[in-house]
Amino acid sequence: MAKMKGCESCNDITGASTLDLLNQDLAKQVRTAYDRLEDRGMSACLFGSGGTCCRICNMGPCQIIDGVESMIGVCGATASTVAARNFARIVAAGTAAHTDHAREMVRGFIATAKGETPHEIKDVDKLHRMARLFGVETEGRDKNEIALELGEKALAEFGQQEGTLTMLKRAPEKQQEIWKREGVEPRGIDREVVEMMHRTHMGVDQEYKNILKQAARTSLADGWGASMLSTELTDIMFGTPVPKRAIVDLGVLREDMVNVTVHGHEPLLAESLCLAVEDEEIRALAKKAGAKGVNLAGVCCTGNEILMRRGVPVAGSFIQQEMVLATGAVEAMVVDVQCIMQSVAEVVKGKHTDIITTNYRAKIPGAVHIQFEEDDAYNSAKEILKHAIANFKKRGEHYIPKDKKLDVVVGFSHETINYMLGGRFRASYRPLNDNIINGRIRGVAAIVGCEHYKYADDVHFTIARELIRNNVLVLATGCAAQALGRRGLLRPEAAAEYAGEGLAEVCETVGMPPALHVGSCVDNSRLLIALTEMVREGGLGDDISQLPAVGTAPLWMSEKAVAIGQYFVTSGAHVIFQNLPITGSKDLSKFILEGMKELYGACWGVEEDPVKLAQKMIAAIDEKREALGINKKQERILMDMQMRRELEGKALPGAGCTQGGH
Ligand code: SF4
Ligand code: MSK
Repeated sequence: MAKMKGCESCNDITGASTLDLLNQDLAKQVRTAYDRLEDRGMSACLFGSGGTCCRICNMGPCQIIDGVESMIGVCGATASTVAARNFARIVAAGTAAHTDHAREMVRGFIATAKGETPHEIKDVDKLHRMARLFGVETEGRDKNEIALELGEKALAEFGQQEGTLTMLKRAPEKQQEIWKREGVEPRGIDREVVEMMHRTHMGVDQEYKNILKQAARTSLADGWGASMLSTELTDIMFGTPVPKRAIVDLGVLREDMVNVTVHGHEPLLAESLCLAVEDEEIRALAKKAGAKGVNLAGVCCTGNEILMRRGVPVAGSFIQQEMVLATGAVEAMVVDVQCIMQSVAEVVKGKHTDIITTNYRAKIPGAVHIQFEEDDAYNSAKEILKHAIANFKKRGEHYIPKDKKLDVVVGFSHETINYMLGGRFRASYRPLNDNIINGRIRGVAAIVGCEHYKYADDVHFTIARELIRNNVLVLATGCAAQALGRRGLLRPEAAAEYAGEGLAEVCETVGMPPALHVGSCVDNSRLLIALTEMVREGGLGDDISQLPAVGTAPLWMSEKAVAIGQYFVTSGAHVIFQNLPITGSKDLSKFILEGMKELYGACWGVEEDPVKLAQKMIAAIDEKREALGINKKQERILMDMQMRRELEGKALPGAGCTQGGH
């Protein structure tokens, strides 16, 4: 029978909805990742988890033991070389995933500019800002003309061979100097991934620090290249997120509607589905099938994309994908790329649900394949929906956990944070910086990344609660953000319930939650820009490494999370994970956990216990506050009516609006 770690003993919301479902007969036969993990009955291989299993040539595989002469590779490779190569290949794979996603978004952007998709250029201000950055003339030109030239220049960044990526110029000047000094400025996005794979081929780069240098460069090609391009062009095309209310968790599925869940990462498909559900023909077909309409619900990061921009509800995160299907209430799960477990096809066996793959890159045995054609996006989306509607009448035994949905406020792009704290008419990070300097906000912490079946599922919540209690503002992305949403931390009311006095005061005045949902996993690039804006605003040092800011992806599962961690560290932000596959090499561990600081002003950290992890994040923030000379206990200032009115004038625009709710 399916189970979920951490839910038997706690009364949390995730546990409640999942336990409720698992107590139903129809879910009892469903086997989940938890079951498979238990059935495997063996602990992880020490060489694999320590990073010292090498299988990159056919003289191996070689398992290396650090410091044991007889246990180096057949080729003579040492533990540090092998562990560095493996770590670097994880960064390359994660970057490749973001890159291929980003390339599709740029191609979709170009097609939109040419009028070949049902979408349009929505955020013209951002279009102009990006155009200026890329040297595209805007004066007297039509938005589509500008977008086309911008899109083509953006596409060229992938295959560029010389020079440096355009968006590196957005970073603080000192950051750019550090990257230049260390020789890690990416030249072209694809080039860095290819070079990383080449250098980690048998018999090429065999000096761990040099391998890690290219891993740094590759990760920057992700954060300041692929991911940032994807986020910005997606915003221009589909709209930059603004705060909106929505709902999350299994209870967003509807009894009376055709439930279609969208799972994966690229929002081109999901946005097309959002348009197509409103189509007259689709509405009529749904009615004819006996449904009130089509209920779209997100899963994983596709879920985050349409949650942030449209307020479309999220049915589940990575860890819940099998549970969503176990309800028996989903007519189709539409998937594209990344983080889709092969088991989803197994879970729906014997049910009326179809898994519909839509991308030629990603097929699953047992799934139905309907290729999503971006130049015929609307009709592709309609075809997918028609397929789902045809399943509605076949819906058999099912169970949707009642009242198991939570309100959240989402949509905190870096621009929103600007306006939210800076006021409606003057976008600025000044008030955020001032509140950090005066101590109301101790610092900022990013909680990002995946979820993991090996650990209790309240890890994100535990870390966030500890941070918030200590006046640290939390910015969250990816499945971690959804996990915080399910635990109630993405509601403005959570400030009064969980936050320390200073943070609560700021949140309550502005009307924002103490944990801000900033987007999907590619949207971690928004955090880079937010950090850059904080530096630019002044008073907190002149590069990212001086800011009281820190990150974690505690339950990382995907290689993308390591690429993200690496680009944060290389950009000057300290990052702590629960574990990293580097323990098999003392030298590499020392370099990653300490030595990188000398080069980039930040390094990685590792801590398994979530409370201690949060405390280490707070300690890292305090260290920065100390260095900035702002770590003194601030005299508490009681706000008079005039001060309160001034702050209330800057109340969060739109936080009270209800969009996309049921
Ligand atoms: Fe073994 Fe060296 Fe081949 Fe790796 S590259 S499998 S360590 S022989
Ligand atoms: S989906 S990469 S499990 S965040 Fe982006 Fe979630 Fe991690 Fe996939």
